[in-house]
Amino acid sequence: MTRDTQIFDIIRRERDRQTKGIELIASENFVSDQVLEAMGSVLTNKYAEGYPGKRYYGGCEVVDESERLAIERLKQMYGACWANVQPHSGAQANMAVFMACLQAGDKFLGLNLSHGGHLSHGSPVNFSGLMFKALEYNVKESDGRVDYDQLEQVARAERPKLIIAGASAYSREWDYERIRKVADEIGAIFMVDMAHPAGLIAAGLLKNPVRYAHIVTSTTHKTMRGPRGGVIMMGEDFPNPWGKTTPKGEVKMMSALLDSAVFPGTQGGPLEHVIAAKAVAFGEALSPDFKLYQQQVQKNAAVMAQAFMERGYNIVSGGTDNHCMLVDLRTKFPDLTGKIAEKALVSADITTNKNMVPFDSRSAFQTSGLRFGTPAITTRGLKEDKMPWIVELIDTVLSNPESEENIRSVREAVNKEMVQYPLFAW
Ligand code: DSN
Repeated sequence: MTRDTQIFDIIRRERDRQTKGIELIASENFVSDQVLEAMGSVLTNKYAEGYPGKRYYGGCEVVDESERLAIERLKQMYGACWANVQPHSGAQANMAVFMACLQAGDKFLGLNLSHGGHLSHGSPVNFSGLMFKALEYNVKESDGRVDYDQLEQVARAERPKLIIAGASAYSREWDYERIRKVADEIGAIFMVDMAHPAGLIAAGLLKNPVRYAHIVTSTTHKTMRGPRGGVIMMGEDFPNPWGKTTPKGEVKMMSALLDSAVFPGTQGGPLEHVIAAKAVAFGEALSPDFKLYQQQVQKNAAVMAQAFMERGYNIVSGGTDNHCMLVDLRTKFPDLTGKIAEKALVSADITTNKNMVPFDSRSAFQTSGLRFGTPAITTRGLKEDKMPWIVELIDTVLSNPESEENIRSVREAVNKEMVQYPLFAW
């Protein structure tokens, strides 16, 4: 067969892009060589619809072992009693929870997307907002932190069947106890989507939502540093309270409902090569080195946020407890949009993403904010002493985003420095 030089040239160019730049997208990371190896393995050839020991295809004995290993390692990481490692992504994991817990049209409550929430927590263009009645809570304008009073108020007035905590752009710890209390009061299921801080939680640096929520979902590729994918967990199995009984009148346990909601409810064959790579990443996360890595991620983020504030930038909520931060550009550069800022930084080989800030005066296409995160640069080996330097480079670009000369000199400094942090062994 002729080698597909077109695609492999694209892959080579993407590897070069990742190698020479400073990666600050809060949801990205660099996986280890053994995670990559498992993902690119012969396991991709195997169909395995069903679950270990109960498949719809022959020859699944071997992949049963890696899927069981992934489940056991994940449960160990978070002290969960049950886990499903088949969701292809975080949004798929969330969709399965909706399928298991709600009927079409039911009400649920999640964080407003423009206040840091996620698309699959109720956006009107996503299945969650299209098929179900999405209610929202916000962060407070005064301090950028979740408005728990408002959350409780909406919960009591509207009595949603599901309450979701978790975000895509929120840099603070959550008060899970308080949300669980109001969920119990109104008989709602409490779900936490911990996709962003999952690695910090596994390392014990932030509260573990498995102890407070009925159901926890996550992706595996952000701070957790595994392959792209999703998972679902529970700390305790419980009978489904929404009256979804079998024709024989049996009450189903939530684990059975969730398993059926993943397969056959929303997915077909699981990606066994990705599940094996998840198992590898979970094994890495259980090693002592992983805690040191996560401590560095958190330290780097705190120092970076401080450096931004010292240069006159407004960080939403005034800092960070985790791996990310949201910069509201309006304080320092009232006329600069997130869109223009992102483009200028990318031209200087500093990758970030434009992001709406709470109470934004601009649209999601323009935005007034930028989101930054430290998981990827920390994997790369950068320590806290480099964070003020990165912020200085960003500030140089944003102070004069139209100047090609300015951008070129920053790009040269970035490329020169990053050569010292090798990324790939191949
Ligand atoms: N919205 C993605 C992010 O946080 O970048 C995750 O789906």
